Amino acid sequence: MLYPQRNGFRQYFELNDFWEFHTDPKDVGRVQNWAQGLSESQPIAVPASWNDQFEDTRDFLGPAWYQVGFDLPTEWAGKTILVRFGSVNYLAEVWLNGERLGQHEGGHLPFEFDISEAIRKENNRLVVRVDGTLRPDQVPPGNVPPNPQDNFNRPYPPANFDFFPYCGIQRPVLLYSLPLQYISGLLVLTDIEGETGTVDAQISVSREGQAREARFTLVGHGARITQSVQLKEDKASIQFQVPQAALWEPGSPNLYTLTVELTDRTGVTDRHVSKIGIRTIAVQGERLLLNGRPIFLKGFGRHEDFPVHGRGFDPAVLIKDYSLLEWVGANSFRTTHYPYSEQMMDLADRLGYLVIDETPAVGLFFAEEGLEHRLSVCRQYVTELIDRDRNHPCVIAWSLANEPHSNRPAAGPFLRELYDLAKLLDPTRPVTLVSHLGVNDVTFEFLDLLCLNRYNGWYTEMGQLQEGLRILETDIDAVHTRHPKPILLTEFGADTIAGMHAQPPEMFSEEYQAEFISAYLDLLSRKEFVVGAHVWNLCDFRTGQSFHRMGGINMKGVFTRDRRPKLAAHVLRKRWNNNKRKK
Ligand code: BDP
Repeated sequence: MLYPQRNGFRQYFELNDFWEFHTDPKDVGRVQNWAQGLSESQPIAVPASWNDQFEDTRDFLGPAWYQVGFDLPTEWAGKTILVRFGSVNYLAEVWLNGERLGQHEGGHLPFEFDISEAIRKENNRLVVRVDGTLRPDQVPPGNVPPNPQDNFNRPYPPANFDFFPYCGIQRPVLLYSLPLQYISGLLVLTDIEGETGTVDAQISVSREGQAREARFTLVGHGARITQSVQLKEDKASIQFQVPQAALWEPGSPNLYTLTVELTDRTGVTDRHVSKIGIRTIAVQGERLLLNGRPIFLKGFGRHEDFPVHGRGFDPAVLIKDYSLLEWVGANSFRTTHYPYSEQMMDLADRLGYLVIDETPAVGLFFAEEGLEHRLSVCRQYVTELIDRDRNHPCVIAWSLANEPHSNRPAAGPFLRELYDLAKLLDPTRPVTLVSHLGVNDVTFEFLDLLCLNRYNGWYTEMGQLQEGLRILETDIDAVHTRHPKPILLTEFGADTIAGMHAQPPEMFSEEYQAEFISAYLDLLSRKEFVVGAHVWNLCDFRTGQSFHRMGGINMKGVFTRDRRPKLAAHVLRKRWNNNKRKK
C-alpha cells in the first residue's frame, strides 16, 4: 500500500477537519442504523484522540461514531478512488453512503478501501464506528483478569501497558485518486560493493491495461540513470549500479529520487516518485554494522503524546521532537510501543535517524484464552508494518513486541512464528523483540539482536544506584555469555519531577535521573557487545491513573510533556554532542 501522492496522475485531499461525533456507550448505533447518518452529533477535530477534547470522554473508550461529508472533484470521474485511514484506534468499521466498506483491527497502521463504485458525485457521507474498549484478546490487551503472580497493579483505564489507551481517528484520513491501471506496490533493496551502490527496484501493477512498459529513473548526487522494462504478469524490476554512491547514514542522510512511470504508446499513464537511501545493515558477531562499519545507537524511546491531541498526529510536535533529538545529539529511536506516523518515518529518512520499528504488540501475555486471536492480530501487524515501512532506509530492525510475558510455554512458538514471518517478508533486516526477562528469555535463542529493558536503581534497588549497577552488570554479562550476540539496552530511566532537586541525589530529583543515566551510559560504554543505549523516555507522557503515576503521567522523560529540558537532557547533550563517537 503506497502513500498517496500529488502529480499529474495521482491526487489526494485530506478529510482532516471537524467531523460529526457521537458517543455510543450503550452500543445501540448498529441496531439504530447510525451507519445511514447520525441524527445527533457534536463537532470533533480529526485527526486527534477524542479523549481530551470533551469534558466527559477522557476515560471513555468507545464505541463512538464519526461522520463527514464531501463532494467528488469533477476531474476524478472515471478514476480509481480510495479512502485511506492512517490510524484508527482500535476497531474501525466504515460505511460510505450507507454501504459497508469493511473493518480494520488495531491502531497505528494504515488501511484503505476502494470506493470507486460506492462514491457519488455529490453529498457523500462517510461514517466510521470506532471502538477502543480494552479486551484481553486484543493487541495490545486490556481488562486482563489480574494474575496474583504477575504483581501487576492494573491502572485505570485497565490497560496491560503503561501509556494512555487513547482512541479515535488519530492520523490523517485521505481521499485519493489513481489511474485505472496504477503502480500498486514498490520494493526497493540496496547493496554496496566497494564504492558502487546497487539498487534493486520491483513494482507491481494493479491490473492489466494499456501500459506495457515501466520506466525507472534514479536521480541524485550527480547520478541520472534510466531504464525501461516490459511488464511481465503485472510486475517489472530493474537493477541499477550507482558508481561512487552517496551512502545514507546519520550525519549524511543522502537520498536519491526514484521515479517509476507506466507507459503506453501515447506516453506516461502513471507516475510514482519516492526517496530512497543506499545503505546496508547487518549483524556480524557481536556488532551491528551500518554500511559495513560498527554503529552505536544513542537515543530514546518516545510516545506519540501531547496535551489535548492525545495520540493525534501533530506536525508541529513532530518537528519539535526532531529538534530535541538533534539538540541532545541522538542518532536513533525505537517506535515504542507501536508504529509511528508515516510522516515521522519520512523525516527520519530525511534527517538521518536510525529507527527500530516496533509493532503494536505490547503487554502480550500467553494465557490460552484469546491466544489464537492475539496471534492472528500480531501476524497482521508484522505484515502491515513491513509492507508500510520496508523501503525506508531509516529502518534498521523490526521489533516484534515489547516485553512479552514470555515465561509461559506458549510464548516460544508464538514469538518464533512472528520472527519467521518477519524474516520471510524481509530477509534484509535484523529482527528483534524487547525483553524484560533477560538471560532466560526463550526468544534470545533465535533473535538476531538482543534488546533489554532494565530499571535497576529504580524499580529494584530503589535509591541505591551503585547496587543497581552492580546487578545490571552481572545480568548483562550473563546474557552475553549465554547468547554472544549484540545487545541493545532499549530502556532505562527514572521518573523525575521537573524542578525537584536533591543533593545527594534521591529518587524523583533531577540529579538522580541525570546521575542514573550517566552511570548507565558509563557502564555500557565498557561493554564491547553493547551496540546502543536508548533512554526511557524522550518526554514525559500520559498514562493511566495509578498510585505510582502522579497525575497520570510517566515522568521518565528527559524533557517534560511540554518539551522543556530537565537536567538529564543537558547532561546527555554534553555527552553526546561533545564527542560524537562517545557512547
Ligand atoms: C517498561 C515498559 C514501558 C514503561 C516503563 C516504565 O516497557 O512501557 O513505560 O517500563 O515503567 O517496562 O516507565
